[in-house]
Amino acid sequence: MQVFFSEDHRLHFPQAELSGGQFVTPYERPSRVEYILRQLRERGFDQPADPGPCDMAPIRGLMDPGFLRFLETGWDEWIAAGMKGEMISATNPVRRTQMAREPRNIDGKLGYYCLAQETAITAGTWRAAQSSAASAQAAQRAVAEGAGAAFALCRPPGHHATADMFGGYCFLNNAAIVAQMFRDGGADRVAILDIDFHHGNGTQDIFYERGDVLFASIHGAPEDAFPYFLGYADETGAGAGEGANLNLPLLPGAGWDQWGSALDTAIARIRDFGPQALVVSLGVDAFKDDPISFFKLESGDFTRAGAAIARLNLPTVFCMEGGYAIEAVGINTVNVLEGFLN
Ligand code: SP5
Ligand code: ZN
Repeated sequence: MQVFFSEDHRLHFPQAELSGGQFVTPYERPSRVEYILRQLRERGFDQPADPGPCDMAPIRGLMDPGFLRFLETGWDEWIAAGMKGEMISATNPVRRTQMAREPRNIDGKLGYYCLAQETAITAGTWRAAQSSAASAQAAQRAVAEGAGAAFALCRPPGHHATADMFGGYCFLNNAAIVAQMFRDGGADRVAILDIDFHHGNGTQDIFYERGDVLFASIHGAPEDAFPYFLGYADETGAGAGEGANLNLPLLPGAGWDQWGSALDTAIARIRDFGPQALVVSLGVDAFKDDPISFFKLESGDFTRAGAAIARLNLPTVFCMEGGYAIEAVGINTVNVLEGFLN
C-alpha cells in the first residue's frame, strides 16, 4: 500500500490547548506521526512518498472563500493587530446569532470561523494544513490511477473542519476533499466511513444535503462526547441527501461487541449504497487507553476493523484523523492497514 506523508506537518504545533480550564500541551502533537512512521517501517510498508504541493482547485471548489482567505492571511492579520499569543478564539456566534457575518476585526474573524476553542492557529498552521491535504490528494490520485488502496498520513487531521469552520484540531477536511476528487474524476457515488472516536461533524455538514456522497460514522454519543452538537442517530441527511447520512453513536464503555456490530451496520449500508470508491477517516482514538475518549477497543480490534473494511472490496483511501494514546497510535493505525491488506 502506498503511503503519502509530508514533513511540513511540523509547521503546526501550538504550545497550548484549552482543556478542562487549563492550557495543556496539545493532544494532537507532531510526535504522533513518529509512532506511525516507525510502525510502517518495522512492518514492511513502502517508504512514505512526499505528496508534492497541495492542489487548491478542488479545495476552492468545496470550501467557503472567506474561510480560505482567513486561513491564508489570518495569522499575518493577527500579528499586524498587535496580538502576542497564538490565535485562540474567545467569542463565537452561538444560538440566536446565526445571522452572524464576518467581522473586519481579526479577533472577531477568528471567532467567526472557529467551532471549538481548544484549537489554536500559529504561524505555520496554514502550510501544515495544506501539506496534510496534499497527502490526501496524492493518495486519491494513486487510487484513481489504479492502486487498490493508499494511506494518507495526514496531520493535522480533517474531519471536524466544515466548509467554513476549523476546530477539533482540524483545518481542511481531507476526507471530504478526497471524496469530491473521486466525484470529479467520474465516480457517481462515493462513501466515507468515519471510524475516529469523534463524530465527523465537518464531513457530515459538507455532504448533508447531497445524495452522491454517503457519510457513515461510529462515534461517542453527542450527549457525552466532543463535538457534542452533532452526531445523533436521527441526523439522516436532508433534501437530496436524505438517507445518505448514517450516525452510529455509542455510549461510554463500548467495546468490540458494540463497536464491531456498528461497523457491520455501516459496512452493510455502504454496500447497499453501491459506491465506486471509499474514503476512510481513520482515527484510532476508539482505543481503550486513549486519554480523551471513552471506547474500549483493544489493539487487535483495529486489525479486525481493517479486515471488515476490506470485504467491501472498494478502491480505498485512508486519511489519518485522531488517536492520542501516542505510543499505541502507530500500532493501532498500522493494524487497520494490515487487517485491510491481509
Ligand atoms: C481529530 C480529533 O480526534 N479531534 C478531537 C478533538 C477533541 N477536542 C476536545 C477534546 C476535549 C476532551 N477533554 C479531555 C479531558 C481529558 N482529561
Ligand atoms: Zn477523534
